[in-house]
Amino acid sequence: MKEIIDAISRAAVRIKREIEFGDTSYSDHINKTGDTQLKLDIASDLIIEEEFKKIPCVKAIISEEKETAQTLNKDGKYIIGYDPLDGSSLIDVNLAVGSIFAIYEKEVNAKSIVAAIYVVYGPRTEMVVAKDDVRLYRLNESGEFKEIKTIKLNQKGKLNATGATQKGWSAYHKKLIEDIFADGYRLRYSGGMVPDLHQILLKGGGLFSYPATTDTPNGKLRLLFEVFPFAFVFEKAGGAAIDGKKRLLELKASHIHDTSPCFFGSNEEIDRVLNEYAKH
Ligand code: AFP
Repeated sequence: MKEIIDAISRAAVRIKREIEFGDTSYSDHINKTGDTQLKLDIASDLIIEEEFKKIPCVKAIISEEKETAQTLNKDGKYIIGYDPLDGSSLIDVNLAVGSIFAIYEKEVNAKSIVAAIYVVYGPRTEMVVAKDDVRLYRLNESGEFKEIKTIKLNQKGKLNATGATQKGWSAYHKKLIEDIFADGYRLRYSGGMVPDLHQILLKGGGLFSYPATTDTPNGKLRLLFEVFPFAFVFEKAGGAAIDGKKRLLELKASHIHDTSPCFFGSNEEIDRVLNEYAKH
C-alpha cells in the first residue's frame, strides 16, 4: 500500500503543477460520461497511469477518462479506480478540484475496497488517506506530504451541500432539504465533489446529497471512482454513506461507468435522510 500512496503523492505533485501552469483549454475529445475533456483531464490521467506503471502491485487501472479497464501487471494485487481530475469544469473559475482513488483488492466491487485516497488541489494541496482510519496530509515546501491529523466526524454537523438541478428533485427530497435548512444548516456547495466533501469532513459534519432527479434517475456521480471511495472515507471517519435507503458500500456496479444517487454525512443527517426516504 505504501507504494500506491507514494505513487499517488508523486502524481499529485505533477498534477498540481499542470493545474498551475499547464494548458487549461478544452480538447476535442468526449469521454465515456459525455463530458468534453479538458487537456488537463487527459494530462492528469496520463500522469497517474505513468506513476502506477512504475509499481508492480497494480494489476489494473480503471479511469473515469478511459472507456475500459487497462491491465498493467497481471501478477499485481490491486485494481485502482480513479477520477484523475474531478470537478474540472471549475478550472476556468480557479476553484478547488481533486483526484479520487479507490483501491480494490483482487476484484472490483464495494466489498473489496481496502483503501480510498483523495487529493484536493486548493490554495494548499492536501491528501486524505482512508484505511483503518482517515488521515490528512499536507504538501510542504520540499514537495513531501506530511501528516497533519486524523479526521473524525461529529455525530451532527452544520453544513448542507445540495447537489443536482432543483427542478429535477422529487417533492420529498425538496422537503427534506428545506427542513434541514430550516433547522439552521448553512449551504456550502462549490460543484466540486472533492472540496465539498473535504469541507464537511474537516468542519466536523453535515450532509452532501446528489439525489436521483427526473433527468438523471441514477444520479450523476460514478460508483467506482467517486461514490465507493468517498463512502469508504465517510464510514472510516465515523459517518455514513447511503443511496437514500441502502449503504452505498452494499451496491454492485454492473458497468465501470455506473452511477448512483448518493448521500454522505455524519450519522444524524444520514438518519434523517433514511427516515424521510423510507416513507417513499
Ligand atoms: P465535472 O468534473 O464535470 O466538473 O463534474 C463534477 C462532479 O462530477 C462532482 O465533482 C460534483 O459534485 C458534481 O459533478 C456537481 O454536479 P452538479 O453541478 O450537477 O451539482
